[in-house]
Amino acid sequence: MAHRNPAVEDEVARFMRGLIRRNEGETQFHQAVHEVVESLMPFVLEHRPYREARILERLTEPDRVLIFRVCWEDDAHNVRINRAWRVQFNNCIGPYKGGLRFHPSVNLSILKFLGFEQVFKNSLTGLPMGGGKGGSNFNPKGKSDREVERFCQSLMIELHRHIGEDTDVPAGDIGVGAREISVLFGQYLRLANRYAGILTGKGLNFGGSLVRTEATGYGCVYFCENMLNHAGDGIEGKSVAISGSGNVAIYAAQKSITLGARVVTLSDSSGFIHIPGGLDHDLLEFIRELKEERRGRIAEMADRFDHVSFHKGQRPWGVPVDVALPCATENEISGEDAQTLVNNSVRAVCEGANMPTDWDGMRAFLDAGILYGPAKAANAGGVAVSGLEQSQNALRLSWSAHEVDSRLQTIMHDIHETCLRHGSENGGVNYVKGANIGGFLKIADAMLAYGIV
Ligand code: NDP
Ligand code: 2IT
Repeated sequence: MAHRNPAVEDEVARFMRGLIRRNEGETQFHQAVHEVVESLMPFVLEHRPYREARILERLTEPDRVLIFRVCWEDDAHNVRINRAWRVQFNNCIGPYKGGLRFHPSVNLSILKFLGFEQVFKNSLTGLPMGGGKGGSNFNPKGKSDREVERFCQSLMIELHRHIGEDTDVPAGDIGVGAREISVLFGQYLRLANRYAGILTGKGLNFGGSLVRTEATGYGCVYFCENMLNHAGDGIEGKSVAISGSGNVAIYAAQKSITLGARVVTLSDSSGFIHIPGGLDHDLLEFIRELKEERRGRIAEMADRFDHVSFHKGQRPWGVPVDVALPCATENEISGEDAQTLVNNSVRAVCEGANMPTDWDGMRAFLDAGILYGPAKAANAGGVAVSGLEQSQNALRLSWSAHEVDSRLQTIMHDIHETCLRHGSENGGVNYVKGANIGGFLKIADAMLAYGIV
């Protein structure tokens, strides 16, 4: 990663000073851009057309940001007010595409980092999708189904003006799953009086795609298997630590178990559970039902099962494992956590969540030379199957689970190949560099072709 070329380092520092000045206080956005610019700067300096057209400067400025008020009434008839955003980051290779996140921590910086990452991720899939992201500081935890419904309906009253199957197609992310997508879609139908695939992750009987629910977790494990295979190894028999217990974590665990790995941890925002003998499919189904349907806490697992221990307020990275799959949220692996994983001889880290590894953590993984699959490559399976859902909607037909899953496997394999093509160095693979350059090229060439826009 560290190129140790003073001219390049100066350019990166100069670029970041300008970006920080223009986007004051947006620390997550700064972090996401810094990682990309570190990879791209040597390449851009060598390729004059990109430099002269100031592609990096243009790529780091969103096309537009929508900010709006969402008013709704809670069950006790209090008027509640939240803020919502849609960051339409870049549509030069396709309609804006990216999830909606509902979490109290949501702010412009987080959505700009997610939207920026999405631009590269979507390009890597090879499908015609631009990048965007949205969401709200609404906290679904502790809200009744009716309150969530009223909030979603109110949000869609404004959002429906800005989305469309050829304009911008949102989907789920943290706090936005099948329940929220269904209500948002139902409200769009009422407002627009037209059926169109304007959201993905829809229910199977109203335009959703088979395997979309599983796609991010499955895709992450497929990518991990690709990295291990390339290194002459495989996931079978490996011990795996997973963080999170939401959509991505559950299906990463399911696919890991199916491929013969031993999944020894899962977590939520209160702590992690340790299952030294490994999860089986029945226990995993119990956890899915606990988190997704009963909206409970993972701590309950230790009360109910003797072989499960709960570690309050801790993250799972101290458990010695062969493979780590962070699938909860950003910056959940610090430099210290990463060093612990490396000291415990972790073989591969593959990111199901977006930017789960902080700057020091990323450096620790790259310096140690372990197999490190960054989010924009490793978790692209979710948006890839969203893209396949859009295709099925446009064709007005549905593909079988086998058809979608095999397309997903091919896409993850192709992303891995792209990373090899652009990231091979010193006898190894720098997947961060490979993903950043591989994602960049298609967008940069489109922007060059369009002129100064
Ligand atoms: P869910 O809402 O289904 O699950 C989120 C999980 O992460 C929960 O276990 C939650 O715990 C935990 N979590 C959330 N915030 C924090 C926090 N601040 N600290 C610790 N734990 C936290 O979301 P998803 O599974 O959909 O998303 C997980 C990650 O994957 C995110 O980074 C998302 O951006 C990314 N991603 C999602 C895709 C998708 O298709 N859904 C596609 C690609 C990436 P608790 O229950 O306590 O809140
Ligand atoms: O981060 C992501 O890629 C997602 N939340 C999925 C986006 C999508 O449009 O399916």
